[in-house]
Amino acid sequence: MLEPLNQLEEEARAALEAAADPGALAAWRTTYLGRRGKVTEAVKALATLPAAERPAYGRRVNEIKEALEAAYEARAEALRQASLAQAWVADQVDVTLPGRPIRPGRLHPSTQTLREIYRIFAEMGFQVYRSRDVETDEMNFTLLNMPPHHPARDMWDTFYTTRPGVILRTHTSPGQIRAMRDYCPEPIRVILPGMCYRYEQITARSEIMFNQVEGLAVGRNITMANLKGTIVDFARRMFGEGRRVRFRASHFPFTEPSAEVDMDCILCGGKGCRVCKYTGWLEIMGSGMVHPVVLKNGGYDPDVYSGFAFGMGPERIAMLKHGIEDIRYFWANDLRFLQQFG
Ligand code: FA5
Repeated sequence: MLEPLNQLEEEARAALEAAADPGALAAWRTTYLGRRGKVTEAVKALATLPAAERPAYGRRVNEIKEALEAAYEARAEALRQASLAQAWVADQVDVTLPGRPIRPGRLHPSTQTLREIYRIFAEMGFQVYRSRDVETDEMNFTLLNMPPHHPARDMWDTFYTTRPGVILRTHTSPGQIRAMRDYCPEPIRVILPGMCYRYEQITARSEIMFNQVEGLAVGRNITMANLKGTIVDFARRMFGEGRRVRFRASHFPFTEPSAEVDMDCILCGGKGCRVCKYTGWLEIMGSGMVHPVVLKNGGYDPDVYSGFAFGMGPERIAMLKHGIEDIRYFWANDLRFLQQFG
């Protein structure tokens, strides 16, 4: 009569020993100690036995039930300890390993170029004047001698905001008006760096957003010779002694006379190559004498004051300096490109 109970205990203990993870342990508990488990059923069977057999059976089955419950707890605890011990080993930190070096950040190539430009112009007495990216149509065009419907506006198509007359600046030149209105009637010697935006086809040489650095000098007796001297000096400090610079007649509505500035090609030294399109020259900026209308819009009397201005693209300058063949790398966020500029 008690033999089946002994067998049940033996079987349950063997199965418990074999349960090696929490899932198997839970299944074991259901099989033996659950509401319809084998041990529970054995307890229920007590009621069906003849009265004489009940005391011995009852004692034994209770004994087994309690023993298995205790064994279950012990096994659960042992498994918990084993898994803790395993985690302990797996997560162990080897303090003797060398640390992982923290890689220092570096400046974006545009920032590096901008800083070099600031340094060169600072040595010539130019201050940095910051002007806004979001401009009015009036500042960006009208006050620069480009009234509405002026054909020159077509060269500088931009992004319009939902607020009438508020746009993203297409060049840093509107900063000229802001600087003049700030300084007037004092003399001015500033550079105006910052982002510009244009609604145009993106190509290897043209982006829809790019930096410009504008230069502006206003005072009495400022001449074209001052403009040429400043730009030639800049080109030599930026690209090396002995650089040749030429001024090519051009047109900007806000300067008169106007000139494009070319430098002898730094790759072929002026002999002619693919980069300079076999001309021997590379265009580096636009420039000119500040137009009397612009001086007046800035608050200066053009009969007393004169000034020069120029505007260059630092990305194009960085491209020349480092032999970068595509301007799109600048804002593509590809670390392989950016990490080359230590
Ligand atoms: C201007 O924007 C004039 N405001 C420059 C100026 C200032 C002339 C003061 C006279 C006096 P331009 O559109 O050529 O001119 O642009 C000047 C420079 O900005 C270019 O030489 C080029 O280096 C850079 N640039 C222009 N468009 C782009 C573009 N889409 N992507 C990258 N750089 C550009």
